[in-house]
Amino acid sequence: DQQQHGAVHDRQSEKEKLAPPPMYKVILNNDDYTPMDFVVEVLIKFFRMDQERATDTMLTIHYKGRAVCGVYSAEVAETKVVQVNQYAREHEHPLLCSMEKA
Ligand code: TYC
Repeated sequence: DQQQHGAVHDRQSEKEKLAPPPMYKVILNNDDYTPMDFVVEVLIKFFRMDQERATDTMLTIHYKGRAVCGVYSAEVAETKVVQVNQYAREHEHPLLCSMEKA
């Protein structure tokens, strides 16, 4: 471990030291069954939107198929995806949250 064997040599590249971390778009996808009110609730709860922005974003998803709900570091984006999909399944809705590199 770190104490017994000394700090692990940091092999982060010169590029990574200078560049900002890679960012990921977190996306909500449309489906035919998830209630509109539930999607608005998710946008408020997990993406910190107010009622108006959440409603607007939900309608964009409904009419266009998907919308970017936020852009986050890899770790935060992955957590959003897991939490939103878990929350949707707990409520027995097929709502799908996904991520892609920004
Ligand atoms: N299309 C759904 C309906 O008509 C509403 C909906 C919006 C579902 C956004 C998912 O990400 C979504 N009830």
